[in-house]
Amino acid sequence: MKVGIIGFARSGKTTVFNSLTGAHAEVGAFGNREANLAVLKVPDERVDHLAAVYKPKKVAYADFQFVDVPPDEASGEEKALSSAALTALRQVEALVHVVRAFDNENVMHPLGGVDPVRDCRALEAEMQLEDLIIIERRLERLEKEHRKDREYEVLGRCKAHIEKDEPLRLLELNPQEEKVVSGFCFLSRKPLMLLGNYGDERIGQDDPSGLRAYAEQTDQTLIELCGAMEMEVCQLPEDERTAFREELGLGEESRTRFIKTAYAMLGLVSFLTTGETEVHAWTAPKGTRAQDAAGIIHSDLARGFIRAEVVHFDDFAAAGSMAKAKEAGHVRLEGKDYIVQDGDIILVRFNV
Ligand SMILES: Nc1nc2c(ncn2[C@@H]2O[C@H](COP(=O)(O)OP(=O)(O)OP(=O)(O)O)[C@@H](O)[C@H]2O)c(=O)[nH]1
Ligand SMILES: [Mg+2]
Repeated sequence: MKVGIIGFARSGKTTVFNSLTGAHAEVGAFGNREANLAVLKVPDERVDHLAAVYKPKKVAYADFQFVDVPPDEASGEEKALSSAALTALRQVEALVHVVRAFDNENVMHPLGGVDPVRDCRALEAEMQLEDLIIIERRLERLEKEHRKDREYEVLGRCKAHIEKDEPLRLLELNPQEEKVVSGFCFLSRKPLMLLGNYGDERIGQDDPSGLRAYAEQTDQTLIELCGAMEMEVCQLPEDERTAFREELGLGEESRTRFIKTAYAMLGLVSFLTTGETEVHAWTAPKGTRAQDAAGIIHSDLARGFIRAEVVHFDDFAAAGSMAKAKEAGHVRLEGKDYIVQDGDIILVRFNV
């Protein structure tokens, strides 16, 4: 799962990026820089268990791949989305908006004072405008070609929706319409999570900035954390972290909170593949069919899909081995339309 970290200049994007991934990207840097890339592995006891049983050559956890794009001077700081960011963000599957809610007189906010709700609205407007530009360009083209087809109709609805000041993620589309729209990679259609970056003094306090109320009113997911503190703690040796967190009243680690929130919000499940060569956890949206899950592993597996052998991890663990799980009748043969469940261990039978 690829996640883009967005937000206004100096909102703490890189600080949050470091605290989620354990990376050491430079914070408070200036000038044109490269994007930061790092991976957050999703801890999974099921993977650990399978690895202990199979002793495979390779163990792979499900992961979130983060990209944190710095502002570029050419695009100007009053915009959160630089042209470099726009390019990088087309490919991501979800967005995290780091909203500045911390006071720090040494760190200038590009829009003036600290105002999280203004920032949310402004970034939302930027995304919608970028989408609108693409839509209008495409509609013009279709009109020139006299193509008043489904694409024309759906894009017309997208346009009307944005003109009502609504992000495309709130537009209901059926699966065929979704297919038409997905190729455009519209930013305002990507799932968006708000991440309030609060100052140390706000730990465990109410939120007078109005960000929490805004998130509730607009039915958006909000993670509240103190980025600077999280980053500091996450760079301590592992055995000291828990004590520090307790002392500071920081609660659950930001990465754990992020993973839980992201799975719930994005409606994700994890399924597993196992064997002597590799134990691997994969993420898929809830409701994914077996054939599409096979495609997440490798496109050949989807193309040549015959059947899937499926056993739930809990049944496997209770039985002790695959042979015993089979004996007990827990290993089922499923067809391409089987809906993959969280914790399913899957072996795809295929032929290409
Ligand atoms: N007090 C306080 N300062 C913070 C916090 N988060 C970030 N900062 C400071 O704000 C400045 C910018 O932080 P970065 O993480 O570099 O922000 P950014 O959004 O990546 O910045 P750009 O990439 O330049 O847009 C740094 O000086 C940080 O130390 C926070 O939670 N509290
Ligand atoms: Mg940065």
